[in-house]
Amino acid sequence: MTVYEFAKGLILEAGNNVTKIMQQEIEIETKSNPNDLVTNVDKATEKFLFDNIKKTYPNHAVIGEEGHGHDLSETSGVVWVVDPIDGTLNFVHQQENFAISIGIFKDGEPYAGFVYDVINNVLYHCKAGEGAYENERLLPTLIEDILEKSIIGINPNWLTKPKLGPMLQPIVEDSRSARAYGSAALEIVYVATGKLGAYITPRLQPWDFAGGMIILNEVNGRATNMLGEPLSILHPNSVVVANSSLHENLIHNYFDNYKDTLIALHERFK
Ligand code: 2AM
Ligand code: CA
Repeated sequence: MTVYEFAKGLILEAGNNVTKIMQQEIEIETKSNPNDLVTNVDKATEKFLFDNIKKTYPNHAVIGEEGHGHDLSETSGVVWVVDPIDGTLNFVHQQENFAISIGIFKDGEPYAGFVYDVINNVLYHCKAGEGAYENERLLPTLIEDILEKSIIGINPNWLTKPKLGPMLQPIVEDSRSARAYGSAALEIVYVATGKLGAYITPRLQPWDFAGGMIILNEVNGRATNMLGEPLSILHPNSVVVANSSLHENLIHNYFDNYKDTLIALHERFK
């Protein structure tokens, strides 16, 4: 069995467990602030993924939101970047619009990506170089489109920030319209399927974008930070995800004017 096949089986099993535990009580705790939530399901799912990966592949490294591998400082060998529940607020408040996300890298290069929309039983997946799939359907290469004809994904909370608001408001204004789904992993795969023209956010953790980013690569989408630099799986990043012409437009015509603000923002991520 390849690592890709193993991971595909594992994420489906993890999703199955999530739907089972959800039938019982969801226990909620706060983390860094009252809106930063974690549940027993996040923790149990990360433990399930971590234990099974390590049992099968003791030499693989795992970075997970709920505590694993946060001290990893380099990406040699095989590294799994795991978010047991991406969209925890949605999970708690809506019991939908959340996903399990896994990105696997070999010596820093994308190897396989998975985003599992558990409630709708849709698995977005790819082995790098072999095309991306929505369940069994091969996703076509992205169609280029302009901002004026695109729906973009962006969380409105960012528009209220004094430094970032003025940078982001013109993008929302110039787009056809904006949506906020509350799960970065799902929003990135919505770009990969063409539901969204772009997804933009000033701060994401590697586990939020790793799986989706690898899937997006397969359909010729682009994912970088707002300075146009590659995304690192070792620290937080700003994230711009889009088809390549829209991506270039966003970087050059919207973000370039805020370079100093963005450099200061990224300094804090290191
Ligand atoms: P999570 O649910 O796994 O925490 C919500 O807009 C998206 O941003 C979700 O994917 C969420 O992931 C992520 N997110 C929430 N708070 C964040 C933070 N402080 N830094 C980075 N990403 C965050
Ligand atoms: Ca999470």
